[in-house]
Amino acid sequence: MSEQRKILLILPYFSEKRHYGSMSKVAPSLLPVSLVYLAGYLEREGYNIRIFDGQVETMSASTIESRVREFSPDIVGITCMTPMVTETHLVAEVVKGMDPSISVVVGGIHPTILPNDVISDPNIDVIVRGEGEATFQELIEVLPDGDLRGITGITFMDGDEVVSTGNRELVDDLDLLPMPARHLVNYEGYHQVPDAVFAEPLREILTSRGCPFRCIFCSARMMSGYKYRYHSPERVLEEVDLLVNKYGARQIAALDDNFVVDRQRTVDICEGLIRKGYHKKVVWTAAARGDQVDLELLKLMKKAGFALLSYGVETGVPRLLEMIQKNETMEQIQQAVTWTREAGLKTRGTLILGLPTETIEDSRATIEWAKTLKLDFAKFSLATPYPGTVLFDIAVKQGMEVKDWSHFSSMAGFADYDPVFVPEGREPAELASLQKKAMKEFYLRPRQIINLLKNVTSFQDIKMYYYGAKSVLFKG
Ligand code: B12
Ligand code: SF4
Repeated sequence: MSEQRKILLILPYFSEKRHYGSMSKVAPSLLPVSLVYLAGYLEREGYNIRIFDGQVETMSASTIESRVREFSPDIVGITCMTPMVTETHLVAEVVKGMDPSISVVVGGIHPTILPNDVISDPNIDVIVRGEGEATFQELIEVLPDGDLRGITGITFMDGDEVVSTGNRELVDDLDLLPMPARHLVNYEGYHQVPDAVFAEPLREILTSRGCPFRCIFCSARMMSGYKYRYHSPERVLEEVDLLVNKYGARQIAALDDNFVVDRQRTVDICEGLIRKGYHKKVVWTAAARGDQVDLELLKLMKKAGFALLSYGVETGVPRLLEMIQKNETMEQIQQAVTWTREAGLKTRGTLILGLPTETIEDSRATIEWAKTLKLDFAKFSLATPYPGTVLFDIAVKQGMEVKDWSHFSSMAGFADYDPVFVPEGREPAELASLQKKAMKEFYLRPRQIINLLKNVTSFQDIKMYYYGAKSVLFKG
């Protein structure tokens, strides 16, 4: 029966304008990694898969209807992050409104954390919690009428009762998963933020899942666990072959939470890239932790083609760094940034404003720290307590009310709503305007402007820098 089953996978339309406000034109839209991994797995099992990505395709009730009409899927699978939960319910409503016999399955981080909330929607048949590849495939085999109770990792309604089966084990050996089904997306339209683009075409890769650290604001661990699982260097190199030779990559953006957890693996990947001559063909960007790099490793990464590393700098206040359980010191981060520059790579820092107990002076210290570090690029986000995180529990204790998940944005300083969390004693408007001020102060310095200009690779970059500058300088 499996070869006849048709599955339409959807990443709901997500209003960049709502989420990023005046920064929306500079917001990234990248390969929908969850959907291409699911699709690769399901195609291998013989199903007929299509992907409809609201990041890059016009998504409205009528376009969803026409996609469903032309493909006539048995099952629609929707992926859902917290800020797009409203859109997820809308997609489910449109699909069920057209044909109630189509099974609607929802997965991703938000329904994994709050399955009971999401399954209360009568237009959703089943929630897949956690990693979805194997669970979804088993589910497809029994939908619409088979025994759901025998499948681990799902939540569904049985009459008025919410039924959650046990948690599914994470895939231990990622190499057992097939290559992501990139051929199902149309690469036109995806774009990275310009300060992370060094060559084009840019293609994404995910070489690992999970992170052993426990930063209290990070919800990634809810999904992929504390155990660091990774593709072997051989498999990474095989995927690089594909990205360069089939998809024309000249830049590879590693979307891993933390690329360098296993030093030896990083060394093996770098040596493989050099051995195969890819260091001359393709540049890389990746995220790392400051306490997991050293000068020797960074020099090898540079030689292998790495152009930029992004570090979670988070805050310029030791007390707050400890509070968020970063498990890293400011000195370690500073040392890593210095070494990275010495090795010839660019550095990007991600910073958070508005953490619990953060005073205005603390926020100022964070902005100054970003400048002191001599980062090439910086992103200041507002502390956003996503459900399932320790930060969420702290924020709720301090009076945060959840009125609307769609406002769970770290970019409220650029949008027309208040930050979701404001530390005691601070004002929403003051915090929001500080985010904008931070970006302005960081970027509107001669060194930074020269840096940005040196980094221009296309007309698209110029356009994005223009919009970025406009949004930090003016309102709306
Ligand atoms: C890469 C990435 C991005 C990329 C690409 C996103 C994309 N379009 O796919 C970019 C930079 C564009 C991005 C943007 C955003 N991101 Co993001 N992103 C990530 C990151 C680092 C990796 C996600 C990933 O690919 N994981 C690997 C895949 C294989 O795992 P997965 O996505 O969990 O999918 C598996 C399961 O969830 C399940 N599954 C997922 N969907 C479905 C659907 C069905 C039907 C089924 C059966 C199963 C299933 O099966 C999948 C395979 O096992 C995560 C952190 C993390 N490690 O999760 C944050 C993360 C997912 N992002 C987050 C957020 C909030 C966003 C934004 C909303 C805002 C922002 N921070 O900028 C935007 C949304 C933009 C959009 N329209 O998609 C949050 C989500 C928190 C939450 N509770 O919602 C995370 C967890 C980071 C964090 N803050 O902690 N993101
Ligand atoms: S090190 Fe990065 S990925 Fe790991 S828990 Fe902390 S913020 Fe999340």
